[in-house]
Amino acid sequence: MISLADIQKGNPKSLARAISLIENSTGDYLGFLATLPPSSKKIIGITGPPGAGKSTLTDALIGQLRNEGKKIAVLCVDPSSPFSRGALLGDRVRMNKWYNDPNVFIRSFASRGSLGGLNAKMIEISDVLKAAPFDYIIIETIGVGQTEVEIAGLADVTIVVLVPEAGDDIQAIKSGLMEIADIFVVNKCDRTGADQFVMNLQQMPMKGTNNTAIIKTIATENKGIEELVSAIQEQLNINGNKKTGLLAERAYELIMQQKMKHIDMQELKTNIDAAVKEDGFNLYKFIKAYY
Ligand SMILES: Nc1nc2c(ncn2[C@@H]2O[C@H](COP(=O)(O)OP(=O)(O)OP(=O)(O)O)[C@@H](O)[C@H]2O)c(=O)[nH]1
Ligand SMILES: [Mg+2]
Repeated sequence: MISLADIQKGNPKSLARAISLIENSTGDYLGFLATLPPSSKKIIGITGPPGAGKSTLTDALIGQLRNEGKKIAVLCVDPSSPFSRGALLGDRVRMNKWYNDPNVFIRSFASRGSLGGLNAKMIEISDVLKAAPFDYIIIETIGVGQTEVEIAGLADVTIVVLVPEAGDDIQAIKSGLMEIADIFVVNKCDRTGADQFVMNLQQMPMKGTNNTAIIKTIATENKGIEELVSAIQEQLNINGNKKTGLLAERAYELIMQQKMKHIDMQELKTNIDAAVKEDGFNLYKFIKAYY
């Protein structure tokens, strides 16, 4: 059994074990989750296109927050596609320097599928982290497919990292990003065209509240990081408890996971294979009979 008290003390081994149980749906992980005390801790989501500098930025953020004596947990969600192996390794190397710092907890997860999508257990895992003594919980995901929308649902503050690409047409930025971003980080501002890019970004219609911040950074040189921390703090204050409406969505997702857990796709295919060989196959009858 996982000890909630150990997790509340910040024991990294207990935390890692709890996360493994949840990831693998083993043991009485649901019973454990039901013991978690209520928490008003906030989650910071960092998303954006591949290679925008999310990990470098996260690393710089950890550095800044450690200077302020804060404790930080970071969850990185990487697509399980073989193409991202290098990036995954990159994250590890980049963030390795925190390996011996007991105040920094970093875990990488595979995402749900090749199209991205948060790891199926990210809601539960982040809830466990909330019980541990971290001041900041950061989730980094590559903004592909569904991930952006999902991270915005989970995070209390969503940071979208963009890069001023030469000749990049700002209109090409997916309007979806405009809706989810609480903070835009324009990273790699050592590149030419950064100011123009920021000006164009400022012209874009943002999320309803109009509070969206735009921060320029050079993550590799630790530039703009203090400003980013201030902006995060400001957004955390503004956003307050705006996420309560999302609890129903989270509950829906969790219920769906529970209901579907006994459905095995392979078994389903085998059963269908057998069923279609019989006369008068009807998919709806089949579902009713088997599931
Ligand atoms: N010139 C410049 N390069 C940067 C900056 N920030 C990051 N980079 C570089 O950009 C590359 C990608 O950085 P990452 O931090 O791995 O980017 P990422 O968004 O985490 O990448 P994925 O997780 O693979 O999507 C690395 O080679 C970084 O060194 C910056 O501010 N300026
Ligand atoms: Mg990364």
